[in-house]
Amino acid sequence: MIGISEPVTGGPVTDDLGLGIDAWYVDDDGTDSRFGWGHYYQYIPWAQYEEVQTDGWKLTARVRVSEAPDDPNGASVFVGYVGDGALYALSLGTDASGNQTLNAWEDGTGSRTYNTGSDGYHLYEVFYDPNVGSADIFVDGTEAIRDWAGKTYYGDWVVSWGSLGPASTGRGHYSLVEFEVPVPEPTAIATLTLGGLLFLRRRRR
Ligand SMILES: [Ca+2]
Repeated sequence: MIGISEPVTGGPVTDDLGLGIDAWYVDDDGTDSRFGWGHYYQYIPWAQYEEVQTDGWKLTARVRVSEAPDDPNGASVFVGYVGDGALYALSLGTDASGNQTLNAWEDGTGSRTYNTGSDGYHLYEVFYDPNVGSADIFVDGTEAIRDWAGKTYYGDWVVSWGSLGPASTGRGHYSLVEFEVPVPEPTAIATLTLGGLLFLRRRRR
């Protein structure tokens, strides 16, 4: 985890709400405008830069907002991706009734919003299409936001989750965060076959 000041913590959650779901929490109680945030991240390998640009990508996350952020747009409960000059940030929060909300950051409007209509865990899937240069966001299998181009941002190519919000607070439970780069099928089959052959040869020795 990076960022980090004392009031931002992370750790395991077991059998959340008795649902049988295990998760990892990030609790942002920090309000320092410079240091009150912290998130986990994974760099995209250099070798995959071209694949990401030409084949597209999919970001998947299953998240529960467990302590209402003071600012639903503040990214204290956050999942996102940075690549090719853009930040694709999902800022999760709640409305006045506790229903989980999504703010998808973008240039111009600042963000586009979607209300899931309930609390608890929700599944977010972002599909980026390199042919049109934008993504569609599905929430629990329903198209929520389309033609989303994210926010202009030049930085390291990373997938990250946790808190991106220095001044704002909130707590999220993350049961899944996944980033996939579609690979043409013939390549995948060839790799599998090769792996199988190598395994067999080793066993004969
Ligand atoms: Ca904070």
